[in-house]
Amino acid sequence: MISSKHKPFQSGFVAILGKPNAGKSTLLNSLIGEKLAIVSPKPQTTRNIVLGILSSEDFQIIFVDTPGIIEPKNLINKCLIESAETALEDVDLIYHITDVTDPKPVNASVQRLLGKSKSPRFLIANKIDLLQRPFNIEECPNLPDVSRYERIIAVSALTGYNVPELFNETLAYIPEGPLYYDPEQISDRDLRFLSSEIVREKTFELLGEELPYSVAVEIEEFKERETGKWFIRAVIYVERDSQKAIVIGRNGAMLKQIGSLARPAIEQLVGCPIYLELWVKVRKNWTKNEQELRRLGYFSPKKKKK
Ligand SMILES: Nc1nc2c(ncn2[C@@H]2O[C@H](COP(=O)(O)OP(=O)(O)OP(=O)(O)O)[C@@H](O)[C@H]2O)c(=O)[nH]1
Ligand SMILES: [Mg+2]
Repeated sequence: MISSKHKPFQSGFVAILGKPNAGKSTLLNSLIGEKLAIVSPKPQTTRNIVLGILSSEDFQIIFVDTPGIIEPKNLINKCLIESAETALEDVDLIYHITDVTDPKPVNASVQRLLGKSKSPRFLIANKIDLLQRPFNIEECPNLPDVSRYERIIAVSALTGYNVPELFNETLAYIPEGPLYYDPEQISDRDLRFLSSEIVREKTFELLGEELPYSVAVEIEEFKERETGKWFIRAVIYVERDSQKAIVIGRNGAMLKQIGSLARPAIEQLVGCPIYLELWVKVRKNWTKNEQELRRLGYFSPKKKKK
């Protein structure tokens, strides 16, 4: 495709990979300029591949956010690794994100995945806003062999520091190619999925350490009512009755609080008022059951092939 300036149109995929909590989803949101992926201080927040699509007259870059990778000790981790492997297939560039404040910024699973891929890669030293001194790669312990990377770029995904520079460097690795997605589209995920993720994020936010990874959210109904308001019914799944009691809280107080944080965030996303109904249900051991994981969408669909 030829753009208006008669330059060849560039398009391609950039996978964002790294340990849990390195700031992958924050970087995706910063690159796209919209909150597409949920973010939390807890490791392993992201459970699905989320594409962020950035289009202009001259290019379309598809950023692929992946779940943070650790050793696959249980089924949900196996499923996260499978998603990340899928995301790395055929990408034009990999951003390997590391947290500069992490004394062990790389783990074996991430190394293994990187070892399998032949795509060019950037090492991205994230969270440099937290450093007291200017960034110096020599002072960062336990980084991987830096000679394997095309570029080393220090950024703050949170403040946006150096993100435009990262983007400019990225363009040089994006080949000539077609439009893969409608240029108006900023994610492959629909509002229904993004809304369920907001409810999950707020549940994480409010429940602190009490309920780490046993929560999944499913939207059962998502429809416009005659009044112009959208009606959304979301179910928060937990694994045990005791967890259900925690999510509901005394006299329903916790659930109410989750709703009051999630509602305005979803309204901003869908661009109109919503009525949000929240339910909590127990699905015994859903994190250990492959069928349940599939039903809840945790085995990600393959991304569009080139
Ligand atoms: N100070 C600072 N905090 C950051 C930066 N980037 C991310 N964070 C914080 O780090 C935490 C993890 O960020 P996420 O974007 O959820 O990390 P992730 O790599 O997607 O994590 P998983 O999805 O769990 O693998 C959040 O509390 C973010 O606000 C940064 O540049 N500076
Ligand atoms: Mg994430």
